[in-house]
Amino acid sequence: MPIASPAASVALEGFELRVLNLPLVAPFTTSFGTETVREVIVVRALTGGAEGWGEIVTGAAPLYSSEYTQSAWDVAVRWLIPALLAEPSVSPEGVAGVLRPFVGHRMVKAGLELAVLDASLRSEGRELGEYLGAVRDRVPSGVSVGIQRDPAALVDTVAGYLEEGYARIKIKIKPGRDIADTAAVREAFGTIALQVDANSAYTLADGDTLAELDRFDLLLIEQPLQEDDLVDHAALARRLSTPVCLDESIVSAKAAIDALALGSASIINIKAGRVGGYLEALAIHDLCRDAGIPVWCGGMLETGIGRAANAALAALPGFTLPGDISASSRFYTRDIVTEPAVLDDGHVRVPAGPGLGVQVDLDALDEFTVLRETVTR
Ligand code: SMG
Ligand code: MG
Repeated sequence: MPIASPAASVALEGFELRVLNLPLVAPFTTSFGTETVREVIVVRALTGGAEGWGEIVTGAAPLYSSEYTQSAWDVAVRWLIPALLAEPSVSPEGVAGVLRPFVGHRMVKAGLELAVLDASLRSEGRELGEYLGAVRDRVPSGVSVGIQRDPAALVDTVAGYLEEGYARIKIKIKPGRDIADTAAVREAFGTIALQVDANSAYTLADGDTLAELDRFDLLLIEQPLQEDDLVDHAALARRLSTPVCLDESIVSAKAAIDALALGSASIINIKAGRVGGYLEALAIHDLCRDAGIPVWCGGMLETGIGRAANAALAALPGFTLPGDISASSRFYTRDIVTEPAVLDDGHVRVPAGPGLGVQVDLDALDEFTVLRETVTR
């Protein structure tokens, strides 16, 4: 369903941007590299009334996608923020239209839109979950587990998360660290809900290896091939019994429509940052629901700001698989909100209260800020 009722316009006075460096509790290794610090951009929309918060989920380097901290900062300051500030007032639903002339940079657009949306909803005393059409007040929590030293270490790490109560395990794979790792987890823990994520590390020539994963009864394999490999993903999907889920490839509702038409995926990972905002994410949810395609909410190691928004999104009816919405403590010892997400019976609560429903901890924010700039009209 589209949003029940539009949110109020806000008179934007400016945006504060900050680059944060948040230390991770443990290194996080994917097929494209290892991170020990989460570098992320936090946005604060300054309006005539309430302020609003957003998060630009770019990383330090263009490895997950083409966007990264400096590209995000530059396009925000030079182009996107001036375009928004040129408007006398902007509604959350109007942000994407104002930014549409600028090609790409979807994570930046998403972060700016979220800040405007939060400011608008706070000014009206409305909750983000209600605005988006949430039907639950808590969501099942899955955890994404990085590549470990060896399969035995992976089993130890997964055991810890299962003890904490996570509802679903996702393990990262790459060539040479796929079959034995998956086998070890499946053998150690029996029928747990298990899926794998390759972050584009394979080509169609690896079909034989990927077909070996079929014997592990996985929920899905996420993004085995490159972002623009829709046709190859369709060929692979025909070969595998494991459902193919797309992450990186789904950069918009149009990309989702194309992927489904081609048979490139039978499940879709929705990330607001990757698709340019929570409203585009909602559109993808709606079209997948109409098509009978299950969706789940992906994660980008969000701070408490993006994590709150993701929980609200994942509470929509079409999100039928657990998302990568773990407790804050999965990644961070200190978060930048006063009440970080916690795991309760395998679930994370959708924060209640106006806008995102979380309060930013300004002392924590200052502690992690490495760069700060305010752009005003
Ligand atoms: O936020 O729990 C999280 C991370 C989930 O694995 C995760 N994200 O491809 O799905 C993905 C990755 C993208 C980030 S890798 C640095
Ligand atoms: Mg992924």
